[in-house]
Amino acid sequence: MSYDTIKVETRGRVGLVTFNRPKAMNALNQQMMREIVEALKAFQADAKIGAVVLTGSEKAFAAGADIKDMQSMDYPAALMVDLWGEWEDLGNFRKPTIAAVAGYALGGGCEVALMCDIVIAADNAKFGQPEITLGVIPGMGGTQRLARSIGKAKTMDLVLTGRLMDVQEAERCGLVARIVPATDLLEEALRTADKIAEFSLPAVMLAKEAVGRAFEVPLAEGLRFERRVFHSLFATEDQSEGMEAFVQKRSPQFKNR
Ligand code: CO8
Repeated sequence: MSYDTIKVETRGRVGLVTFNRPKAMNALNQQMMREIVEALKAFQADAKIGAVVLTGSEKAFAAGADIKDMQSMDYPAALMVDLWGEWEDLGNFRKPTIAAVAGYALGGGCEVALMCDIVIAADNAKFGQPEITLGVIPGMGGTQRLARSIGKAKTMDLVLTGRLMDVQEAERCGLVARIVPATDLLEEALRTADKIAEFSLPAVMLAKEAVGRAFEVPLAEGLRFERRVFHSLFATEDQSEGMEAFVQKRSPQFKNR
């Protein structure tokens, strides 16, 4: 499969998607959205892939949705194409995703990072939701996922002022899991994805789904879901193997990975 706006590779059991519109700071146009979704679907279907890393360039993870693409759009057109709705396929992707963010992650770029499971950021990363400066609001989770992720106070501050936050602030408020030197970013993200891909894939996918539930349902419902999923994993060979390996003081050899 060949793509114009992204590069797609596999590194062992890890899928790597690199945004590749350098002249536009990796602004996310509709073609790019579709190519990313297509690449993810292929990784979802590939049993040899256990986790996916999404990354950009040293300057920009992605500087938002492509403003030039949207500039002449009117309301019926945005409504009819359900503008940016296909990004939900990233939110619904079932294998773990890591956003490796260097430089700008603004608007849709910040929202794409938010749709990933772990954000690892370079020391030059900057995050923000500047849509208000364009006369619009975030359109793919900036008011919803960001509020659930970093709380109302910071989200209101970012969304209403359009200001950018540096990586230290992003880590303090819980958007970023780890900060690394820019030169180590991809290696750290791939190492982390590789570690996840070594585990039992059913357990990993269900762990991701269970954490996701915490953002969608009341606590009692989420706890019940977690407990039922926990019980269900006792039906897998990998549970027997994982626990037997612990008792026998050896490394587990998971079959479903
Ligand atoms: N769209 C289109 N082109 C862009 C974008 C963008 N978002 N960002 C940068 N570019 C282009 C510039 O137009 C410029 O192109 P050209 O050389 O042809 O003029 C090139 O990239 C380089 O940009 P700059 O010269 O501006 O570079 P600077 O280093 O001076 O500034 C910034 C970098 C700060 C990133 C600046 O480019 C900027 O502010 N960009 C716009 C940021 C923004 O407002 N983003 C929000 C966009 S709206 C949005 O994301 C809505 C989300 C909806 C859901 C999306 C789902 C994923």
